[in-house]
Amino acid sequence: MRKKIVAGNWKMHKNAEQTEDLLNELIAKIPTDTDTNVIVAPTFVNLASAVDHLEFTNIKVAAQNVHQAEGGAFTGEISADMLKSVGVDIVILGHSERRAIFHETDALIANKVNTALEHDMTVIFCFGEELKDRQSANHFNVVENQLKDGLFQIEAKDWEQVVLAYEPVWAIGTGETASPEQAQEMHEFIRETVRKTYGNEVADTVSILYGGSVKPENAKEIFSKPDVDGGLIGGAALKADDFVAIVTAI
Ligand code: G2H
Repeated sequence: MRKKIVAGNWKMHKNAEQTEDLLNELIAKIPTDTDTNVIVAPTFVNLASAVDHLEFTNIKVAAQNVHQAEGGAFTGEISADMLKSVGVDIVILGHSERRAIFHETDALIANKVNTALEHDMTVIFCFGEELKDRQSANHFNVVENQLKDGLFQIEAKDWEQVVLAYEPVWAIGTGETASPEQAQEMHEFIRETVRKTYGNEVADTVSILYGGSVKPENAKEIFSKPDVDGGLIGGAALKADDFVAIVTAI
């Protein structure tokens, strides 16, 4: 059985007070008996308070990034040990905004993945093609290379700590969503790519999330596809009612 997961990537939104308000709403509205794993990723400065706030709930907290080094003279950066020390053991890596705006390469992301796994963190590994790749029918190659270059250095045993998040860049924050069929086609390709290198057990147990303009209106149909195990939600994770509607759409 694969885990169903809905994760909210809050990006650079919500100050301390707004974070607390949104968490309170989520605590009140997310069903306590859901078998969906619910994760929220507030900004770094609000992680420790979010962990405290959510201590007795079924909502987990993730970071949006981590530095690859153990520590040192890296002004402005945060280490895996620091995250773990405030109770955060999930991290989003490889998000397209980190790749595009902060120039993170597959090789750098691979280093971050290794560091996070060494610290026994769960990695939500994001990847996905740009519009030009899809227009030139190169999207399967791009996705395969991102997986191989950023993630396939890990050992089979590490996959228990990995969640995949396919996020076509052309669908991120644009209102444009991949059709449920496009999502399924790529998710199936991803699962088969994992299968070729790591075998059936890994391929059949890894959760593959879809991300890119998921909303209450389209979540159910996307989540109904056999290889879609949940979603990584951006804009719609910032409003409690929308996020709860997506959580309950699985
Ligand atoms: C993709 C997604 C969350 P949005 O970045 O990771 O954001 O749902 O706003 O497209």
